Amino acid sequence: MVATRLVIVGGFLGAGKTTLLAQAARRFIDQGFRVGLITNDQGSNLVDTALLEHQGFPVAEVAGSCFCCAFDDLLKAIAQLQSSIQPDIILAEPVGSCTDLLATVIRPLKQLFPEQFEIAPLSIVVDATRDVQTLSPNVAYLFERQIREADVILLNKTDLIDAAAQRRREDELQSQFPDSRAFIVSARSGAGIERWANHLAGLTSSNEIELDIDYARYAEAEAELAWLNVRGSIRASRPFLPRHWITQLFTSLEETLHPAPIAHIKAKVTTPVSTFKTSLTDYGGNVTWDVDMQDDPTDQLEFVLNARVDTQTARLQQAVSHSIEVNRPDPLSRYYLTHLECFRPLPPKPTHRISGNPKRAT
Ligand SMILES: Nc1nc2c(ncn2[C@@H]2O[C@H](COP(=O)(O)OP(=O)(O)OP(=O)(O)O)[C@@H](O)[C@H]2O)c(=O)[nH]1
Ligand SMILES: [Mg+2]
Repeated sequence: MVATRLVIVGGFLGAGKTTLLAQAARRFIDQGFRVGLITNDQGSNLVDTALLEHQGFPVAEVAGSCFCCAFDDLLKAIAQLQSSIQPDIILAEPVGSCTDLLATVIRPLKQLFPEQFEIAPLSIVVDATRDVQTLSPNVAYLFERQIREADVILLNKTDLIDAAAQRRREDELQSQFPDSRAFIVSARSGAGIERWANHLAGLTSSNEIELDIDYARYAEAEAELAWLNVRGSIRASRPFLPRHWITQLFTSLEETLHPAPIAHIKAKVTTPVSTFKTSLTDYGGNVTWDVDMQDDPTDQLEFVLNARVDTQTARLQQAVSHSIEVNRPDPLSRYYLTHLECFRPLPPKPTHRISGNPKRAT
């Protein structure tokens, strides 16, 4: 049996995991490999899955729980890709609030299926523009624990900072996490992705680090975040610009939610002629765009919106409902919501947890 190579890329919400995996997938496909992707989230109706499918990648989804707590669903997603496209490489993105992946995902896969998988060193994406000080102490703890177990740290979004800031952030990460290898990348431009892929080539995860993690605090951090997924459509009485509509919606969300820390608010918008993704990972109007660049007027669109914000669920739901209502493109337009869920993730209860070497505990 030829082992399937599994590349797991974790990191905090909005760090750029999906963007990076799409870049990597494209490169591996160009090199002649068959590539499948696995997305993961605490909810369903995921922007990431819809976006990657739109980009033409084979995608399987583990929805409703993280890989570690839905280990059997992860196996099913892998099997689904194996039976549909027989991938050489599977790129998997665990939910951005998940950590302890070595003990709960990588080691169990290695022990239970030693022949079936060749698991690459664990890569963790870090958003170079994320100010950890804006996160609550519990969420900042989760953020730090995610990086602590990394074999490889991918300092991402470095196209947004100058060379001196890149070096400073790289040095900080390298001195705080000396056992990890840091790479400066931009998932947006593709810079650094080749170097990272070349570094991983031929390496397997042999990290025996025993991550010192307080599960009660990890659960508190996850539970501080309110999660909302909504799917809907707009029918207007006259054409409107879809980018303007979503920009206004995000502006309204910022105004209504401020100052609750935003982890990631993202939307996939589909009109009869274009599809794009919009993201917001902080206050200040830094909305980012992916995929199609057109903004052709339309009188209808479909949208999926995922919001992860450090606030009460009722407040998040109210903010989203209010923003959709007040941002109708014209007074006669109508909107329809076909799915709406808002919740806090349950405490993590991994299916398996296999300890590593306590000598390397930190
Ligand atoms: N400028 C810039 N933007 C980036 C880069 N990588 C990702 N982004 C943007 O950051 C936003 C979040 O990226 P995603 O790839 O969705 O992040 P993620 O880690 O998958 O987010 P979750 O799945 O919600 O945890 C998107 O708007 C991306 O376009 C980068 O290297 N540079
Ligand atoms: Mg993602």
